[in-house]
Amino acid sequence: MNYDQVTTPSELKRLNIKELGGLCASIRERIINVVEKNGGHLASNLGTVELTVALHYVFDCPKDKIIFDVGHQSYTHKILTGRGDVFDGLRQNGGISGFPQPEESEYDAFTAGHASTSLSVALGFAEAARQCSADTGVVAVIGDGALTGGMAYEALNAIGSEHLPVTIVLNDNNMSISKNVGAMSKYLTRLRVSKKYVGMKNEIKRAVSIIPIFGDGILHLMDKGKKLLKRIVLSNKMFEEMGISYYGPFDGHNVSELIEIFEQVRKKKGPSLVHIITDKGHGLKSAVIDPEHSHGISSVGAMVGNDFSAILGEFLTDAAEKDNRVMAVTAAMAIGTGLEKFSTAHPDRFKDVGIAEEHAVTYCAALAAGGVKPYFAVYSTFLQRGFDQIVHDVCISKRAVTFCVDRAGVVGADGVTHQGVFDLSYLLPIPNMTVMCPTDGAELKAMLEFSLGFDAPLAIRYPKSYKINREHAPIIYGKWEEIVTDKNSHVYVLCAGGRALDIALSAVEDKKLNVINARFVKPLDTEYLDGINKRGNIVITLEDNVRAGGFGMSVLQYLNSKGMLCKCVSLAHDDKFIDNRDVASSLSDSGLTAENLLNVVKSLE
Ligand SMILES: Cc1ncc(C[n+]2csc(CCOP(=O)(O)OP(=O)(O)O)c2C)c(N)n1
Repeated sequence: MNYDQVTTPSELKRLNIKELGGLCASIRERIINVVEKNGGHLASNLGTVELTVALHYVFDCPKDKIIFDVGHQSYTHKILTGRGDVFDGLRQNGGISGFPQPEESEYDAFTAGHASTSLSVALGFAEAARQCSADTGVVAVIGDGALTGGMAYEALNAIGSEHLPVTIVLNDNNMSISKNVGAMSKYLTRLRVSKKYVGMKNEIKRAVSIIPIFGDGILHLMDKGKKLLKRIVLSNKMFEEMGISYYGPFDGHNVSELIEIFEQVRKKKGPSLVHIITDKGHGLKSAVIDPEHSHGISSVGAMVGNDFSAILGEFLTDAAEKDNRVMAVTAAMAIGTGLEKFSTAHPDRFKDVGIAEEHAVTYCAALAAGGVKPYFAVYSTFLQRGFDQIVHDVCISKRAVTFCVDRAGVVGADGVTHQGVFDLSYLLPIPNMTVMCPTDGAELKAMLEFSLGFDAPLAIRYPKSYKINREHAPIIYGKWEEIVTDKNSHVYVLCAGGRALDIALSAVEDKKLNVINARFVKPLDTEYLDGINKRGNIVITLEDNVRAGGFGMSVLQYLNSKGMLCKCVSLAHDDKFIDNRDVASSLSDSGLTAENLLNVVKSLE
């Protein structure tokens, strides 16, 4: 059975159980072929093929809602819901997204990209169905990694008390991107490896296979046997005591068993949690052996630049040798943020807190209060989660936390949920916060050096990569750096970060300009601005951030407060979400190109 013979879930339901094995193999092959070419989430998707086939076999989408947490594991779902033929366009300009998007298909119940939202979404759908008297089945698929996020616990707390028919499928592969962390992870491991429990489950399964069962089959027996099971497996109580029926653990690659379980769970009136065990990367040896580095892979021929994250990792690893105050913190992104080496060199000074950005920020604030020098390395988009904690726990009390804000600016194929274009806007208004943008690796290193002696909240924001290293003037608090000066030019291009500087420097090839590295976005170099605020001057600000609340607005606001004599225009992203397309076209769609810069200057002259 080939994936292209199933274009809707109703076609899937016409297959017999035996045919599903072949279908899974064909889907798996399709995923491997496309992801190896386009890049994307490989191992997570290979681990959820049987699960997704079983869910679509039992539930009736789009009437029923399957909500994928993070959504990075939704490729099989896309293939089964009419997108098998366009799957080649995964993550490409104009192609389908790597995450669920209701605008893309009615089968995608809810937008996702950030972790730990699925349980709140599921409860919302279930309550809406109750309010509207609709017959809507609701399933949330959440990984053990996503179950480290605080939102998931807020939702579990509510789900357990509301008695609505929500099915939670806990896809447990013992991995987040890296090895999963935390007490819940340990608890799941106890459930997984409890031999007595597994033995008992096998007993029950044997009984099921020899005794003809009517009605609820395995689950019925499990319910009946639960008292006994509970005595044996004391730890198996947490979900039950919260009011959520727990079933499992089951083999997440056994499609017929999964179908049987889901058919029974679907009839339940209250909330249930079905715990399944999967192998991340299932079916591809290299991915099973190294699921960490096969979690997300780059496309063939992806632009390779010099990674800022590697500079951060090297710097902090060395700094921690010399300065025993230095600690590095990540929220489940050790590899992406460059901290892998640090984690092995200084295991005692490294903390992976799980997908828990809010916790990470407040934790760092208290580390700083207690005499540690914490560096929280985090993607711009995920730091959005920690806004209140930055205000309340870090900035009010001026805690010396350094935020290494990676993947700032547009991110390319991960698309709309992952764009790092808001951080300047949410960081700049917070009192006591200093914000810096390095233009290359050498400058990031200098900024990090500066940060060691800086005793206040600091954010250093940078995209994934930079082109080349330059010679730089020393870092002086609140001072900018002149990169190109031309006495005959009355145009000043103020650049926040490397991408902005690259644009300005390519424009300089065609026109005389003054190019300034606005390495401190907060505080602004007001002395410099006062110097260029003259009639006849043109000031252009460039940044890879949304315009509202960004660097340009901040410059405009300052000049305005002084009585603006120069002309000033801000080039930045417009007030719209940016979908999955490569970095260069995302920038050019927003007019962040040398050509547009020159046109704007021309229109002002
Ligand atoms: C708020 C947030 N922080 C970080 C991430 C990055 N991220 C994407 S998937 C993932 C791991 C998810 O692990 P799990 O839920 O167990 O799914 P698996 O890939 O193992 O199937 C992480 C940390 C994210 N998507 N959202």
